[in-house]
Amino acid sequence: MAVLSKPVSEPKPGFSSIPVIDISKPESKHDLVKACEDFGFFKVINHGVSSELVSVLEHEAIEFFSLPKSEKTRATGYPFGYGNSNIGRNGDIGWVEYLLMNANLDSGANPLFSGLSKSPGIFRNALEEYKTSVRKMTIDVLEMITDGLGIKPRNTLSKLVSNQNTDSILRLNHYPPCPLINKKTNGGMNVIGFGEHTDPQIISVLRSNNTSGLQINLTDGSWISVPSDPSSFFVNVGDSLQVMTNGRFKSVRHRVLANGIKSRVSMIYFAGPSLTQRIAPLTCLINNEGEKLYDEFTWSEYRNSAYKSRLSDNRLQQFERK
Ligand code: GA4
Repeated sequence: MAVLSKPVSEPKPGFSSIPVIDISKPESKHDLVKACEDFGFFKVINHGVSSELVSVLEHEAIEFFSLPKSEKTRATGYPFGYGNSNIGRNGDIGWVEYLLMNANLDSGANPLFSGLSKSPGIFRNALEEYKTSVRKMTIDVLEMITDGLGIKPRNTLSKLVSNQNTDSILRLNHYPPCPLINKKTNGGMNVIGFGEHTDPQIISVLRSNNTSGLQINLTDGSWISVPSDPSSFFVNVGDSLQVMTNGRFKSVRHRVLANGIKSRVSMIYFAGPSLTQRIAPLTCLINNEGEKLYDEFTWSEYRNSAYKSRLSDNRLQQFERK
């Protein structure tokens, strides 16, 4: 089964390109803040994550996804495990298969892989190293953002995702080539790989192979395609950061379209806080009138309500202050 969507219109005039942030330069903090305000999305270069590590993990992911379906489905589980076509539990469907894993600091060895990979040890090690390395980059990005916003101390945001029991997730996605796309009868329709949504967490850090498909929604409602760049990472602001910045940063709506010829493989680290963490606008970002745009909630409350929603729902709406 596939979900179709209308052909995409070209980006509106005035759109230049996706912001590129060199996180090795402290002065990039200003562009970083602007990117979070204007798009809720940016590309990171000079990120410090080893390309060799990324290649090993990508190779292991491809090996896993090329196992027979009967083997992969042995790892089916909820909320973590293998999934195919169904996204979440509320009827969303996409042209995608995936592995969802706990990425907490203390998640330990993932039992999921024993016997499921040709080289479980290599897969497990690559996952552990990747999580550690991408978490470090995530912390660097959050500290640069804090600095750029003029907030002290520097770890105000990063401490939320760096303590022992953060609720972070690692997702490996595989979008196989979709034969429907090249059919003359299809009328130029697109096939949805992963339907439009915002991420509930603080920030998400994505890396993909050389197959494009990711699109972001601009504030004027138009969709723009993000050219793939396997040597860079793409970061998006999540709902929780939108709330903490009192709406100054935008949690970007994004989606993935399937490709007719090539398969797309992506790995995404969703940096979430601990379950008991209170999410509320930071006092220093509330304007002089003291106007808070959101009511406070805990990450556990938000996560529970998110998992009851459909992908495209506006999950923050119920927490907006009237
Ligand atoms: C979107 C971001 C992450 O991929 C994810 C997704 C989760 C899932 O795939 O199970 C959700 C989706 C995501 C938000 C709403 C709910 C839950 C699917 C869905 C319909 C792992 C997450 O944390 O939230």
